[in-house]
Amino acid sequence: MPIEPNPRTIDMLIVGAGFSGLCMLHKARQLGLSAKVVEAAAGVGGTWYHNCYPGARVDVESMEYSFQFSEALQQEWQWTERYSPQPELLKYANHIADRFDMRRDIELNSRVTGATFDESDQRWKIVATHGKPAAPSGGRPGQHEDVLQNWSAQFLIMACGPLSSPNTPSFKGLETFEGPVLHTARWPHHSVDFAGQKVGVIGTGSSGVQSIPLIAAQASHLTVFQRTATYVVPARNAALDPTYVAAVKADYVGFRARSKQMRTGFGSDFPPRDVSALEVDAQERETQLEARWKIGGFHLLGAFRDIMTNEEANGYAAQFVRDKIQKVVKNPATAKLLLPDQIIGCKRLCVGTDYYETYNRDNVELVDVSQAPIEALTPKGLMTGGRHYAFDTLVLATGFDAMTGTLMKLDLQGLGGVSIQEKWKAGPLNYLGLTIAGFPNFFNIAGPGSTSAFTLGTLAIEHHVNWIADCIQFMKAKNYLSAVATEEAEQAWVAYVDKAAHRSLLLGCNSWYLGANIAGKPRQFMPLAAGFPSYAKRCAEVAGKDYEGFSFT
Ligand code: NA7
Repeated sequence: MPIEPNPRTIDMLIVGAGFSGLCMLHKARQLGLSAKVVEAAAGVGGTWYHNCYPGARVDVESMEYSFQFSEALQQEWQWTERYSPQPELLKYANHIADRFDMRRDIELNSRVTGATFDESDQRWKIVATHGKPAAPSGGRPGQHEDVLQNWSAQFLIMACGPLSSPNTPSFKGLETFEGPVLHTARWPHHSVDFAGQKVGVIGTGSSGVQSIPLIAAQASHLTVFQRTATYVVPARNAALDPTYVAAVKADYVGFRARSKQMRTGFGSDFPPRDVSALEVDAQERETQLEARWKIGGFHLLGAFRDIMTNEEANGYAAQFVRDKIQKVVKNPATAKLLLPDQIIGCKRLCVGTDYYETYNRDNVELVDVSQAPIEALTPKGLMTGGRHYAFDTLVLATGFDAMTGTLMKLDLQGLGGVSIQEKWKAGPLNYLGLTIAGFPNFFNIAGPGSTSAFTLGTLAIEHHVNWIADCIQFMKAKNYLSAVATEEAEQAWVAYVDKAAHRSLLLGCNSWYLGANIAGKPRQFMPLAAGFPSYAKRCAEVAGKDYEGFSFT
């Protein structure tokens, strides 16, 4: 592969042009740093670039799920629906890139493959493979000539997103299937027409829940292969009410400030009730859960303060949803298969539209693969439980190697040549969810150890970006070349994350939070379940104590 003659020398290299990467670039420029974003895809948007499957949309209200770093931006941008669909979110990412003139600092079609911290000059040496479109005379259309790029940067920012490595289970015979295999997290950018097709979908997490009703409406037949029944709450999506939008925009700053006080960083319109589900009688429980069900979305879990901490309280909410499923689904055998039995909210709650109703369609069949797993894919379909199911197209809604998958694929080496694979072999060690001991000047946005997976995504990103920026400013003021977390600080942080998980009911199922969806992945509860306000307070305390837990060169 040809190598670019000269290394490109900058202050900060940002990996990924999703929401995190764009936000970090904006901040880096404000600090006067020379920064570049390197992005493997052909466009900006990250999650919202790749997850363009039918029905993809954010599961948090649009008026919350947006950046607040520019009052002008949040005033001028118009969301159209309560929960924005993927095309609108992608448009928003592109709007940010254009509005803040970011594209000149974004290198698309360029995949970072490795980075090594060079102790001699305290800088990261980063390698990327840039796929340049082939010259018109040579090569087939779409073919790329790869060029190796070398970068030298003082700061390395991982803005790859916690859900960016798609999980494709190693199904026997997958390569023999003759039809298209589409992963929801790598959906083609051209339109996919299921009309007249038999489709098989594996997976009933958020991506399956969002896509299944739309695929069912198009396909001649849909077979859904379900390993774990999912709790789905109604989104109650609708066009945004202009009066509500105007009210939020009249005091966006106040709206944001109120949401920041919530554990999740959103939902101040319907704050969680400070009442235990055990303190009230059955009728009152039903009334409160019903009121939250009517609001839609995650708000159901806020009906009582102990739904995520007390098994009995959780059981009431779980039974409430099971009753709803049984009322909707007409075929009793199908309804039975759809009834989840685990802790509600332990796997991320799915927010959907017409999900259970879809199983009342004549062209939809549900197959349980929990007892008899998928044996093999065949040229024409799939074998499970000794039966063959035929379909023309296979959709994998099988999720992600979450939070660590993308970093673990890199040739990333910190002090003493220690690799990320070695460092994280027993689980993702980290400090503040933002950095790793032994990896100086290295920051991971929305990584393991932060509350990001439980927090409004855009708020988590802005919090991390601002914290990193403050740390860099501190370093500049003190003339420090590098900052690295100490192992003691890291150990204490990981213990704190673990303790927070043990105080909740989140360890009671096989979730991606725990790494339990990936065969062979170490079981470590990765996100911090302490709530955004207390996390932000801890991060601020560390900064206030001159970055306690870091050592500087
Ligand atoms: P999820 O939530 O991880 O869901 C993946 C689904 O795929 C889930 O139902 C899995 O069943 C199923 N799956 C995975 N591997 C297999 C195999 N081998 N056989 C059968 N079924 C399998 O991913 P999503 O993309 O839906 O959502 C990820 C996040 O994106 C979501 O939480 C939101 O934050 C947005 P399982 O439950 O593991 O039994």
